[in-house]
Amino acid sequence: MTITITAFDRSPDGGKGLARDTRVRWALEEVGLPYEVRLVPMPAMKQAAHLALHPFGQIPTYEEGELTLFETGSIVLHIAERGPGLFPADANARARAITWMFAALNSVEPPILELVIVKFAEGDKPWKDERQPLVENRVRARLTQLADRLGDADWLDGDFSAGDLLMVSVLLRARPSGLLDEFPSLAAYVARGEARPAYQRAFAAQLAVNTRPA
Ligand code: GTB
Repeated sequence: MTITITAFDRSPDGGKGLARDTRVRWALEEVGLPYEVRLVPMPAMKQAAHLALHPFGQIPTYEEGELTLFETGSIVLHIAERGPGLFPADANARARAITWMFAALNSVEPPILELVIVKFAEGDKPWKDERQPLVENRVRARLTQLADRLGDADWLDGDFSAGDLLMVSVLLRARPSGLLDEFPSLAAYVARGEARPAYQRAFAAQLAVNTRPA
């Protein structure tokens, strides 16, 4: 059954891998599932055909036969269940990997997204200069806790898992702010994720899309 995901026709990041199709591509590469990509221009994301796949008019989506999924957490979980490499065999270890997936999306990504919002969406607001350091300190607090837990381990809980895949993906969004580099162990953790051949293939694929001639 063909797997088709959607991605930005042109990502606003120009191919730095920060749009969320990269994490789905990465998961598919880790488990070795081939996939196709349908590129969606911005206006089409809010039209009926795409809204039927994604109620919020966003990318990525995932189609496989009669199954349609949205939300990267759900998509990566589904992929991790489809092939080897992203979930451990032991049931308790698998439950912990899922816990790290939720932690990435529910506890680490939200403060990092606030950082992006205050810098870009609220960059012209009168409160921006007051709000930015507050938001930055919230990110620092969460990254301090994460670094404490990671310690000098390579991955969050034993072998690389879907929890690490999402955590690395989320942390990548903190890098442009410089905050990730304040935490050398987390920066090294992200670099380990980026060095994985599956990540390299996913990154190269999205880069090719976003640097193709107009
Ligand atoms: N919770 C959802 C999920 O995890 O799947 C969030 C999906 C989402 O935010 N999708 C974004 C989108 O479709 C693209 S990834 N936005 C268009 C819209 O909402 O109208 C977010 C993103 C966008 C741009 C960059 N960038 O340029 O660096 C990075 C990430």
